[in-house]
Order: sequence, then structure tokens, then C-alpha cells
Amino acid sequence: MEMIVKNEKLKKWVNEIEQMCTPDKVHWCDGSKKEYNELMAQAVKSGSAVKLKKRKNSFLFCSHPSDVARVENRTYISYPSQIDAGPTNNWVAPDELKATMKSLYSGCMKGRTMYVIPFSMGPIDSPIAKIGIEITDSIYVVCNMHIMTRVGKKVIKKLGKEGEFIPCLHSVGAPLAKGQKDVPWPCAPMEKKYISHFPDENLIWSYGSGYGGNALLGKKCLALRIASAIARREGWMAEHMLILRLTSPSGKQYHITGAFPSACGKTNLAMLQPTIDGWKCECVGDDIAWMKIGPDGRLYAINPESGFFGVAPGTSYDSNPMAMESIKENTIFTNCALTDDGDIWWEGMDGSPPKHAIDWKGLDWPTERKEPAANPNARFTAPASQCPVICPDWEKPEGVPIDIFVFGGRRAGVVPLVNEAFNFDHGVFLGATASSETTAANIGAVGNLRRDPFAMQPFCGYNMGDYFQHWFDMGDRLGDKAPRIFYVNWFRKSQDGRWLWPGFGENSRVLKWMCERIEEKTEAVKTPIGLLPTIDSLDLKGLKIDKQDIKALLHVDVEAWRAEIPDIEKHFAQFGDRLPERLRKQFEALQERLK
Ligand code: SAT
Ligand code: MN
Repeated sequence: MEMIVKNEKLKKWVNEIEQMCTPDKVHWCDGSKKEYNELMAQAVKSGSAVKLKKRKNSFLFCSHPSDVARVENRTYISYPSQIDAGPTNNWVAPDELKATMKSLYSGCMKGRTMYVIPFSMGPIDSPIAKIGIEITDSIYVVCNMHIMTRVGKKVIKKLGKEGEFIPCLHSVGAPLAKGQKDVPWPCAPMEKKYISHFPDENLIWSYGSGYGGNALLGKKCLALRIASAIARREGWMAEHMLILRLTSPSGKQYHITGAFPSACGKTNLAMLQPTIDGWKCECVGDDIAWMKIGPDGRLYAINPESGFFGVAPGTSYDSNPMAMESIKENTIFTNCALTDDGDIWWEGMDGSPPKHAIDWKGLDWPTERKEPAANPNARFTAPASQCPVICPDWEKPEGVPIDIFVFGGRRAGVVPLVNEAFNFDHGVFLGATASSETTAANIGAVGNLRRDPFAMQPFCGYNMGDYFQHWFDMGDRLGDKAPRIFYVNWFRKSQDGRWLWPGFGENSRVLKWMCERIEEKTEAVKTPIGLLPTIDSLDLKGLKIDKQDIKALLHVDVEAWRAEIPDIEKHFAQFGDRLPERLRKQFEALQERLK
């Protein structure tokens, strides 16, 4: 395969990296099916992947047990001064971090092939799209990038002679000595892993991990951490949000974006199948939204990705039929179990568990210790185009106009099912104080409560206090065309630990209420924390739910909210004088209302 590259800057950079990493070979990715098939065949031959007998053109990879999720404590935002990274990011000065990483990168691709992946985040012709070049020594990364982004010749063509690109360097950090046999999932030990960002230079350096957001650098590294910093400079938004289109029975379209932490059901919500008559939902994106103000003054969103990197466990025809349909073929599975007939399986899939399987660690399952067959952060990588409810406009270069922002998290208590902000400033306060119980998407303890502002805590590429201010600035520019803001919690539990709300398709009832709110067709009650639905204003037709449970879902427990105050205080205090005055005012107003 020959690809003509005219961009001198790109050639120079690739050359420099080759000198530093000393791979055996360099391969420029053309993005073709042929390339994908050849690389997969190689991965199968070497023992890194298994071709699934039961699923067309689909493969299973299982990682090293130490490399199963994003590593937030090894993720760095590197500016010359620490204050610009802010209190929520790990920081090392650029010179020092680069020196450390250069010594790791030196000779790190020995015995391997270096792949150069030209990719576009966003439809190639979109004015919102950006070009990245990922250099990696992992076939798994190349194949995933083929699905998650637009890759290859068309990107090189678009880049042309003078085009700008974001350089993304990745290595698994496991050079091979002469004659040394490779392992199925090469990676470096934890203390040598670095996921580093240099936002002043639009530069990403990742070392030592082959998993998900640590290695597929278009995703969290470029489309969120670097893009959020660019977006602030240029006056747009890069958010950790799903994008969906809801169409009412009368044919009116509403576009909704929703920010939820990793593994809190964004993919399920993005592919929701409404249970209420006449409403239709279509998916535009399930993880990231890039939004710019259009010529008409409204906010337009594109999905910069072209695939889904979804959490597998819990995904079933019951919970997310559209995801199940999306992964029928041409899908990469990671850390799922392998059944004896050559398919994948995970906890929470439809039907009864297999009698026997090979678990994600490669062992016979079930095990005596009753461990799960699939890792809790097991994933599927599937082309978005395979989703039966993908929105016909999902690749529209100018994006879709946003009507509603939804924030949320996983909270067993306190936070009601839904709550509307009094106004944009109050909405920014809701986003800035969003909280959630932690999940398996990050290496660390699961189930701890943490503040995850705008679901961007692990993904904001600059000082979070400045990011809050950027939200106010965008709101000011949007004025009365700003999307309305709501906060949801699908995860509230009863005293005896039962989910109060059925979730999934039934969430359409809550979205419908939001649409009726913006049409001024339905009522809300004013509470100290925001505007809540009256019991009768939620459409509960055909839903078997106890009146008491609905009451509990919509209950605002003033005592419990007062108890949140010290935690919000502590959360805000960390931003010092970078905390916008307008947020402080919102906080004071909340305390006043709770008195
Ligand atoms: O591993 S990823 O960062 O891509 C997935 C997630 O945490 O949302
Ligand atoms: Mn995510």
C-alpha cells in the first residue's frame, strides 16, 4: 500500500518518533477493509485475539489483568504552571514529564511495527471536525480506531500539504528483544504508565497501557481533554455527553445531550426505545459531543466518533436491544467470556448463563470463587452505522441543534428522579456539583461517592474553575437560545435497597416531561433544589409503579440536602479564586432556600 503524504510537518514528526522508538517497521494505515482484515488475521495468529465462530467478522481480545480500565492516577495535564491544570488534575511540568517519558519511549517499539493512523474526529467535511495522527505499536489500537474514528487515505487527503493535526503518540511500552516471544496483551507495569496531555501544544503522549481511553487516543485524550482546552480558546464546547433526537407524536424534533459519568448508562439512554405511544428516539452519539454556536445563534452538536465503545456487562435485549443489534457483526469485544460454541458472554446477557466458558482471564468458568466471567469493565467496539436507531442526520457536518442539556449520576439516595434548573446559571450550578458513585470504568474503588462536575472530572483539560466560567460565558453568548437544563437520577433506591425507577425505555417518560416543560405545556413545583414534576404531570400510562415509589422518587428531603452543603463547600473550596463568583452566588442562594 502506498500513500502519498505531502504534509512535511507530519513526515518530520513521524520520522522523529521512529528515531526515538526504533520500531522494526513503519506502517501507514490506509483505513481499508483489507488492512483491518490483515491486522486481525495477524492478531489471531499471534494469540492476541480469537475469531468468534458465532459472530460474523467479530473478535475477542482479553487484556492483561492489570490493564482493564482508564488509569486516572496515571493521567496528567501538563502546563508550565500547575494552577492551569487545576486541583482536579494530576500535574507534572512539561519539561520534566517529557524527559521521563522520552527515556521510556527510547527504543520502546523494538521488535514491533509502528503504525501511523491518520484519523478524523467528526465527519471529514464537518467544520467542527479535527484531524489527529496516532502513532501506536498496538494492532488492537489500530483496529479499534478503524471503528471508533474515520481513518486513512481520506484523512491524509483532507490534511493536504499545510493542514493542522493533533499528534498522538502511543506505545504499549513492551519492546521485544531479538527472538523474544510476544505475550497476548503487552503492557507496562502501573508505575510506568503515563497518559499525558500538553494542551498548550495540542500534544498527547501515552505510554504503557493498551486499554480503552488510555490507548484509543482520539477518544478521551483528544476529543475531551485536548478538545476542551481548544474549545475554551476558540469559544465552543467539548463535552462528555450523549446526543439523541426525540420526536413527538406530532413530529416535532427535540435534540438532547446528556452528561453522565462513565458506566452510568449513557449508551443505554442514547439508544433508548420509548415506552410511550407515538414518541420516537434516535441516536446521534453515546459518549462525546462537540458543540458550536451556529449562524442562527443556536448551539449545534456533532458526535466526533464513528463507533461505540460500550460497557458490555448488563447489556441485553432487555436493557438495550439496540446495542445488542449493533454488535451482531463486525465487532471487537474486550475482556468478555468465550463460550464453548465460539461466542461471547457476560453477566446480565439474555438467557441463562453458559454451563461452561473461558473467562476473561483465560480460565475455566465458573470458578470456585464465583468470580464474574467477564470483567466488569468489559467492552464492545461497534460501528455506529450498525445501530438500527442511528439518526439519519448523525453525520450531518453542521450537527443538530440542541434544546436540552441533561446532567446526572448514580445516587442511591437524596437526588430525585428529575429536577429542572431555575435558569441557566442554576443549571451550571447543577452541573458543577454533579455527583456519582464511582464505577469500574476507572481503576480504583467502586461505589464511592464523588463530585464529578459535568461528568468531566477525569476529562477536563484545564483548570475546572475556568471550565465553569466557560459554561457561563457560553450561556451568555447563547442568551435566550441556550438549551434548558435538567438533572436526573435513574438510580434512586428505597430504604430496603430496591431500585425505585425501572429505567431504560421508561426514561422516555422523563424526557417527555422535559419537552413539555420547554413547550410550557406542563406544570412543575418549585422546591429548594429546583423545579420538580407534579405527580400527575409525569406520563405514567401503562407503567406498573407504586404511587408511594413515585412519591419517593420525587421527594426532596430538605434535611438530606442540608447534609450535602459541607461537601459542596469542600468541593468548591479547592478551586480557590478560580471559582466563578456566579457559582458562589448560586451556592449561597441554595443554602438560603434550604433554611
Ligand atoms: O475507556 S474509556 O475511557 O474509553 C471509556 C470510559 O471510561 O468512558
Ligand atoms: Mn465516557
